[in-house]
Amino acid sequence: MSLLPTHWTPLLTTRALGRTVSHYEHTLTSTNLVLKDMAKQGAPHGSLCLCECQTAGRGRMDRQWSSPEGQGVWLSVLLRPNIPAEHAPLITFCCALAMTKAVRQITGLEAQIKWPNDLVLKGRKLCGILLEMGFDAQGYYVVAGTGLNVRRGAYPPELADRAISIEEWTDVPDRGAVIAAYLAALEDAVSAIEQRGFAGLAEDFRRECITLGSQVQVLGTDSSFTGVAEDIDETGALLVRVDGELRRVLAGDVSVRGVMGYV
Ligand code: BT5
Repeated sequence: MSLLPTHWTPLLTTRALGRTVSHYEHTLTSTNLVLKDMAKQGAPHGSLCLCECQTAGRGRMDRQWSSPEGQGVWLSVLLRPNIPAEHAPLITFCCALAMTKAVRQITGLEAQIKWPNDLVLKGRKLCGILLEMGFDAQGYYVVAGTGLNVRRGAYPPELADRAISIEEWTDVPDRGAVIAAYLAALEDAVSAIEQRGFAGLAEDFRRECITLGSQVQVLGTDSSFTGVAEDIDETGALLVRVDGELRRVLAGDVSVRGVMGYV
């Protein structure tokens, strides 16, 4: 079944997300890019952009995101959240938690969150999240893009040691059902941080985050180090213990790799 909104809007249980503008095309450059343009033209909170195939799917730091036709859920959501702009990076956690819950609910698979923006399954990457912010007359907005690998062909063979898809472990789910479950969980998570900041998510996030308690390698542009990821603070920064000292690691600055492999 294609991702045409008429196929999945009957499954929606949200108040706002997916209820206004849902822009669907078979092929787009990048759903984040298109939705950012829509935001600049005043698209409302909860607007979506999705497609079967991206020709210029992007990850963080301009890395490429493989998104071939019909193989995944390539989706972006426009949020105009009621939280201070400096807390907007926490939306990445809302997306990660929401997608973990949606995957569990629809497929029964137990994916985990690799801080800050990946979902992993059996130690390999199942989903990546790209958050981008912009400002306009209404205030600031966030475009939250998620790429979820559904079928085996979602990623190229050269990524086979660190990528994975749902189809490798269970039946191919109805992608529309995944979208509806994701949007419902995302709406709840955003409303939790609007009310209580990171505290609204902290318990769920700590439970689902595989990075905590692991030895990690933090790869920055000018320095790299290894330590044990102990906790996440109220701003969403990772707290890494290095030689007895606790270092605060911000998501934007670094890549985090497990010392024993990708996770
Ligand atoms: C991410 O970046 O993980 C964010 C990916 C976000 C993709 C969505 S799709 C809808 C929306 N529109 C967009 O244009 N983007 C968003 P990062 O942490 O930088 O990881 C990128 C790295 O993941 C690449 O350098 C590859 O190594 C790997 N990769 C690329 N495609 C992959 C795939 N389909 N599955 C798993 N890993 C992949």
